[in-house]
Amino acid sequence: MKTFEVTDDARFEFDLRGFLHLRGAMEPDEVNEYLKWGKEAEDVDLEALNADFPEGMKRHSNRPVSRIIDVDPRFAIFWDHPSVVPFIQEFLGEDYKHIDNELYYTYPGYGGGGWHRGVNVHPTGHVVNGKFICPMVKVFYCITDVGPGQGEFEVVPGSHRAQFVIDMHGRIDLPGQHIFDDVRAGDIIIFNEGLLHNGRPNPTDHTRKTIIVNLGRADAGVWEGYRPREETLAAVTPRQREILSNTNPEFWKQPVLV
Ligand SMILES: O=C(O)CCC(=O)C(=O)O
Repeated sequence: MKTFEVTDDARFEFDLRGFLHLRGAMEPDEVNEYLKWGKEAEDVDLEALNADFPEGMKRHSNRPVSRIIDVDPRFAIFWDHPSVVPFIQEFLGEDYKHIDNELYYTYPGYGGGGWHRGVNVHPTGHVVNGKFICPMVKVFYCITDVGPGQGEFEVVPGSHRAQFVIDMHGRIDLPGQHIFDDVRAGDIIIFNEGLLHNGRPNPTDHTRKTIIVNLGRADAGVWEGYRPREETLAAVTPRQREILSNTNPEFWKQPVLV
């Protein structure tokens, strides 16, 4: 398993652009294992899974499964994967917490999402006195290749400190955007949720598969319906339990202005 260090270069890049693209961060055997877990989870009974929060059927994407951690606790590896831990601790602090999680497929025919961000912009892009103070950071574990036109993920680098508002309604393309169209299965993307981001339409017959883990600082709450079940917490390692046992109030309280 490849390990990464938080170098001065990485710090500089994450501050400036708001994301890092860790290439080849997962080995092919590892990715194949995760693809298998995904396949096994695809047919879960979503109504039964969401019996404790039926609204999840409408409000969560379930493409194919939101709150994947409650379907298969093996996915807990993604909360403290050795390739990402140094970065997450640098950006969120050592006591980072779980916010939400998805097994996320961008199927053929997907029409594209809408530009959004999970937290507000910050005048310095969430750096104060030389330290990151990001409230929310997302990790995308990419388990399929993604080439041009295949429903790519996209961000606007630097938009975590944007000072002007533009009309984003109905737009697939924004000025200054970065399209992740050279992704290989095994890559990991880490981004500041203050960045504008979106999923592009997928007119191909290729499904983009991502495992998404959303993390916050020690005071972060879970998104609605994402508090893990007791059985899930019992099945994971003590460290994963610590991250997943988020006792802060539900909902991300900060209103997000886009
Ligand atoms: O990967 C994508 O298509 C978009 C995912 C997204 O917008 C999100 O996780 O907030």
